[in-house]
Amino acid sequence: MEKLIQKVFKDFYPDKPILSYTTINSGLINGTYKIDTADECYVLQKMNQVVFKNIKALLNNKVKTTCYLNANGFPTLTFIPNKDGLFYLEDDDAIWQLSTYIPSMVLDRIDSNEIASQVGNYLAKFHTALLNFPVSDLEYTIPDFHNTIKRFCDFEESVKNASPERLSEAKESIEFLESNFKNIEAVASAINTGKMPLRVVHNDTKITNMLFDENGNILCIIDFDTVMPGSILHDVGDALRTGANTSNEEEKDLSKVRFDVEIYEALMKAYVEEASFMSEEEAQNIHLSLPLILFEQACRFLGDYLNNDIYYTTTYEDQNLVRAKTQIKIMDRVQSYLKEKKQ
Ligand code: GN1
Ligand code: MG
Repeated sequence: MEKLIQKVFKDFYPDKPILSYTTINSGLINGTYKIDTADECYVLQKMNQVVFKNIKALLNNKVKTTCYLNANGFPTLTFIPNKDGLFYLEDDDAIWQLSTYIPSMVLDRIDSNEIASQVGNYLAKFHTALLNFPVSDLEYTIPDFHNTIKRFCDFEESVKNASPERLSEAKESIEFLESNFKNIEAVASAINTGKMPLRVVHNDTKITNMLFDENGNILCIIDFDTVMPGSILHDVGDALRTGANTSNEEEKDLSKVRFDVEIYEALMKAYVEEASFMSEEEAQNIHLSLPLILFEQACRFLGDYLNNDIYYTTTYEDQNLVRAKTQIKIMDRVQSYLKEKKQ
């Protein structure tokens, strides 16, 4: 691997020797490496071409949006062109991309109301910064990425084709998703039918995609792989999905997976206060963003489990089932909470 990394990096910086490199294991899709040189550090990524079929359009989306944000003084990543002026390197069957490295910390979850408010406020500012970026300049690199209804239909297909062993292991979770679809169908369909505006959104705003300084101040959001036209509900929902879980999506001990109401309220309040651009429809539905994305993510994890783990990287047998159960547990709590709050 070392030789390959050296070779790829040389294409971007022919005269900069690599001092060392480390693998960054936080993402579930791409191969990511931190590269140290004498004067700078970089992030080198080997893009997953099974997941990202239209990789060049995806790289275009990333470069266009980050250049736009940088030009408008909104802190973000900077992608580096190679010696031919391209923002990627094609090597055999792999595609690589290089960006600046931002010294920072990553949080597994949000552990204070201050950070929750900061995240909500930041997300609204991020959306505001992209309000004037033309949505039509971006391609749908993963069609139906956050089409929750389609995700549910795909999940139902997986149920039909699953092995009897996995079906039996997943029985309770399948029943939960099938009986709760009705609760998110209306909001999912309002997004699909254009009742809420299409905006430039990040689409993967999990808390581990946000970088913080040592004092807990947010520096920027990373991982622009899925920046596409979409709904703000998905971004708000994904920040809450990961931020308002007292543990995380990998937790095997479900007693540790709890819905943190205070974090939820602080993040949501800060977002709503700052997001003055929201349409009436968005403002009326924003409280459904969390159950919506939890439902979708549970369909994706459980569907992958039933498909014998073909999408998400797994390191042990039931990992996708564990992931699905964490989403379902939080969704159950959130629904009860939202119901109580209404009464
Ligand atoms: C994937 O690769 P990563 O970890 O950034 C996935 C997201 C999921 C997330 C769950 C392209 O993101 O949609 O929410 O895992 N990205 C893709 O952890 O499918
Ligand atoms: Mg991602």
